Amino acid sequence: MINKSSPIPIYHQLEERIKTEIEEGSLKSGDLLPSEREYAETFKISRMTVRQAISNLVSNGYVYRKKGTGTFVSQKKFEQILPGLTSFTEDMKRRGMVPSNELVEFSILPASEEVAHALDIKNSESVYKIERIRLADNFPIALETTFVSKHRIEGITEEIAHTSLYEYFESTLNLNIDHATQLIESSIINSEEKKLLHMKTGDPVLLIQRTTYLDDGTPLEFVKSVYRADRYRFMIDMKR
Ligand code: 16G
Repeated sequence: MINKSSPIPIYHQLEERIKTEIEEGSLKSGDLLPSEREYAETFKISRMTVRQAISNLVSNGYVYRKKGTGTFVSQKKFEQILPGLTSFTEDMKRRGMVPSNELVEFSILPASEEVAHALDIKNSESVYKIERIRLADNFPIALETTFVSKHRIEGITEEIAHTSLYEYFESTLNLNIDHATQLIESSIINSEEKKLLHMKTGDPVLLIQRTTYLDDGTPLEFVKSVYRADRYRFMIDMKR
């Protein structure tokens, strides 16, 4: 219910109410939301207030507007539970989805200063650069650029890059992936990346940098990812 005497702004109460309906499933992805007028009449609040609540839900990716038709509930966000050190392939399979990759670039080139530093190798030592669009059920979720030292890891091919790198490291090379550090920050999609991820100028993304280490402490990969913020969220499990 909307409580007009509460110190919590009315638009925020409505926003939370709609969010709960989405999370609990009474509003499902693809459902048309009641119109601004209907919400305003049901809760005896102004249309401006309803508009503010809906705009916030749009910015947070819960709903989207379709010109001339109305506002619809978005697809559910994928949730990656941290600190499970999982691969994209594992994440998507666990959700019952089919992962796939489109290879944007596969090359061997001299490491930049940033990459050399992350992988703890000399500047301009050779690295694999693997840039992939990562899809779930054919829908693009992320653009991921992986750097691996050529000297340390032999044999990565375009064919392997089309599947799971972690599976290749673990099952074929018998390496023990141990831990990773990950940096997550929010940003806006840039003009080169927006086409690859089917996004529009100004859409929000999560930029993620992961350095993954083997059990002997050697850096295995340095990965820069751009995740669609409307489709992905991270949950951090914390223990004190
Ligand atoms: C995830 C990892 C990435 C890793 C990839 C391996 C994040 C933010 N990044 O996308 O570091 O290289 O999985 O996936 O989770 P693959 O085994 O399917 O190639």
